[in-house]
Amino acid sequence: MSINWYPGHMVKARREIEENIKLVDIAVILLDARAPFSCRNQDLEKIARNTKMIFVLNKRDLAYPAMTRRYAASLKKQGYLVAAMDSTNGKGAGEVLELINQAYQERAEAMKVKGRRVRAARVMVMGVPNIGKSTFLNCLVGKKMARTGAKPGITRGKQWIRVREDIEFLDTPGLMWPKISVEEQGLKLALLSIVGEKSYSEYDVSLYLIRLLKEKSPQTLKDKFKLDDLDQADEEILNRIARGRGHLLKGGNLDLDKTCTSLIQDFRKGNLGRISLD
Ligand SMILES: Nc1nc2c(ncn2[C@@H]2O[C@H](COP(=O)(O)OP(=O)(O)OP(=O)(O)O)[C@@H](O)[C@H]2O)c(=O)[nH]1
Ligand SMILES: [Mg+2]
Repeated sequence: MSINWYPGHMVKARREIEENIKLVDIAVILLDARAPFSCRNQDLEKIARNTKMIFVLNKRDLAYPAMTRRYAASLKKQGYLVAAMDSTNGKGAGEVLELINQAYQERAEAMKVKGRRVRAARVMVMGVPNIGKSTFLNCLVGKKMARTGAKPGITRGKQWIRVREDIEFLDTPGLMWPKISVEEQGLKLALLSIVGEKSYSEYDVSLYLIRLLKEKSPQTLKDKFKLDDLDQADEEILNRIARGRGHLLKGGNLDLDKTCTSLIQDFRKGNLGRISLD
């Protein structure tokens, strides 16, 4: 399954991001802490190549902490500034602000040397859709300034937000690349609701989720769905979950669409516990 998802508004968004990058000092690129490598958008990183970059592993509350540390260490080793954050409660925000100050220092010094007043750092927040950019900003500002939502494609136009005296942020719409050709990466991005729901099959994504849980979190799979063993094909496990949840159609057949939708929602809401995918 390869995924093609590049809705019309992204063409415009890409152009705007490309224009606005010239106005900012720093690009904060949000990645999902559960799959930071799968949601790196090379296209965005190319746009930001001449700007100081900071990676924020967001939604760290949904990932295994040890894996998040490992992913962060690996990105640091590649020379990036990296922090992890939970934008729903602000854990990790201090470290992010520190990195922003660190990244801005050189420019601020240069302004001082020239006898100029140091203006607020301008930061663009970027990333794929639904990664939490607007939530991240609202969290730093301490009030709801940017619109958020559980579906990709919430932010459309550009939005400047002053967080404190010394930092100004620009929220941007989530940007994907046109075609995801690596199948597993597509399944991860679908599961994390980064690509639109029309671009994938919930059945395929559910089977992938079952495979993941079997491998990484078998006890959760057993406990949540009251399964005593997992020695069956993923398809059969899905059938058993449907039966267990009483998802039946009128004639008595299993309503697998309903089961798949609820299983994926459970994952997205964090009801299946922490998990790391990369
Ligand atoms: N658990 C958890 N959920 C988060 C976190 N950050 C954001 N979310 C949720 O992720 C979803 C998407 O958040 P948004 O802030 O709208 O994402 P966005 O990147 O601005 O999305 P677009 O504007 O569509 O590109 C919302 O349901 C948020 O509540 C986090 O750190 N932890
Ligand atoms: Mg947004």
